[in-house]
Amino acid sequence: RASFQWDDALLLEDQLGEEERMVRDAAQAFCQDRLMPRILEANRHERFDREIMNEFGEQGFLGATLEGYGCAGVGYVSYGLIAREVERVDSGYRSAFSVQSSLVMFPIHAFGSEAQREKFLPKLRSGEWVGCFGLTEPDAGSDPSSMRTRAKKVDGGYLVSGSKTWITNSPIADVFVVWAKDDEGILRGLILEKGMKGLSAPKIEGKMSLRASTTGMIMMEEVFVPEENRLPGVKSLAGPFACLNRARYGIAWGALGAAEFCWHAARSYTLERKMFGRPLAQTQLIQKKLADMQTEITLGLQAALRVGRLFDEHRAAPEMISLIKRNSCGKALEIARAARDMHGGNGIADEYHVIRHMVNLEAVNTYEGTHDVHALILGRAQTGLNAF
Ligand code: TGC
Ligand code: FAD
Repeated sequence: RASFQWDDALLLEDQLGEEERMVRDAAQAFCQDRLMPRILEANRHERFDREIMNEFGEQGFLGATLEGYGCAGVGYVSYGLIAREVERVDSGYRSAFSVQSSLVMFPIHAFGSEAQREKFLPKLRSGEWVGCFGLTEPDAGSDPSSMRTRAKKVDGGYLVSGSKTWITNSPIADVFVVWAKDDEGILRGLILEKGMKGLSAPKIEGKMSLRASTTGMIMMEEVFVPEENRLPGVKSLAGPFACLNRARYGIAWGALGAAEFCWHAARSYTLERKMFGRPLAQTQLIQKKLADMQTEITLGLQAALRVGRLFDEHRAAPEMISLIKRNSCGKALEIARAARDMHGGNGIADEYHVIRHMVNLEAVNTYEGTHDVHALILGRAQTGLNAF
């Protein structure tokens, strides 16, 4: 009889290369030693410790898939493994990692000029600078093509006016990758810098989810952006969507990291906790829930691994990414809710961590395309009919 490993049922470990295992082990050690001890207080007091970005930089996490400019140049499976370890601690920390890597550094690397790459990437890679990505607007969320932010052509550059909302890291950002339409309705990607006249980034207060991540708006009143800060390689929504493909892929791994934390916590708790004279884990209902968690996480990780391999072969279609982003987020949210329930009253206390993951996953299921928007992307792909 072949042996069965309950926490790695389909032997994912065997499918990883040596470099991937090393990246994963280093990320796991860092996240458990340096992030886990901070998260309770950070979440309670709605605080993001800015120095985490510098620590991510020291670990080589930021822009890890990019070549050159001091970046690690690892494959997409390694990127996913980092996201999984970071989100095992908190989705908000994974947000900070994803935004900097996939939504700020990637577009500068892929669509920027050489001068832009040299100016911005080394400092973003080290965490000396924090970046943010402004696509969503108060009246343009799931439908970014209806954005109102305008980049009016003037001598030497653009005057940018409009507002972006729900922007991860905007209040602490040094670099703002903002998407706006020009006079002809062509989509432009612009790099705004902290201190530019007319630019402000107020914090959104009172979040009940991702409290250890800072979220804000980007307000722009005729901000002059020089031509040299326009990303020359972008002229349609395909630009920002290329960034979203990478961040959504990372979320597919990350959400399962949060789910794994909840599953393991529920297993340990129900093994320890006795009710009606026996461990809760010795009841059929609890074992069914644990089996469901194990099954969904195992299958979800296999799917994420498959898309990661295809990413490295340049064969990952956007619809594949929608499929795994949607599946991982939806399943992780169900798992976190079940784990919360299995902890009984204790599950309500933040020191057991499961309720924090549960409420975080509500935001993760919403941002980067909601669960239903990804269903519509998949529906369009199989029917040829656009139901948006
Ligand atoms: P559609 O007509 O489908 O496409 C417009 C252009 O974009 C191209 N395209 C893609 N290219 C690459 N990858 C993809 N995934 C792409 N999807 C579309 C498409 O080929 C076309 O190109 P071109 O050159 O012909 O113009 O556009 P649509 O307006 O019908 O879009 C519909 C829809 C719903 C799919 C899309 O708008 C969508 O995905 N909405 C969701 C919005 C979203 O995800 N926002 C995310 C904001 S950022 C964020 O949430 C960060 S949270 C980060 C954190 O804290 O971790
Ligand atoms: P809406 O588009 O108004 O959707 C509301 C509901 O309607 C959803 O259930 C949706 O699924 C549903 N719906 C929408 N259209 C349809 C349809 N055609 N048919 C059926 N149902 C539909 N954005 C950025 O640009 N950068 C960031 O860094 C960023 N960070 C974020 C951080 C947090 C914590 C949060 C919560 C959001 C962040 N976002 C960011 C914004 C995020 O991407 C949007 O919230 C998301 O895309 C959904 O847009 P919306 O909130 O406007 O919801």
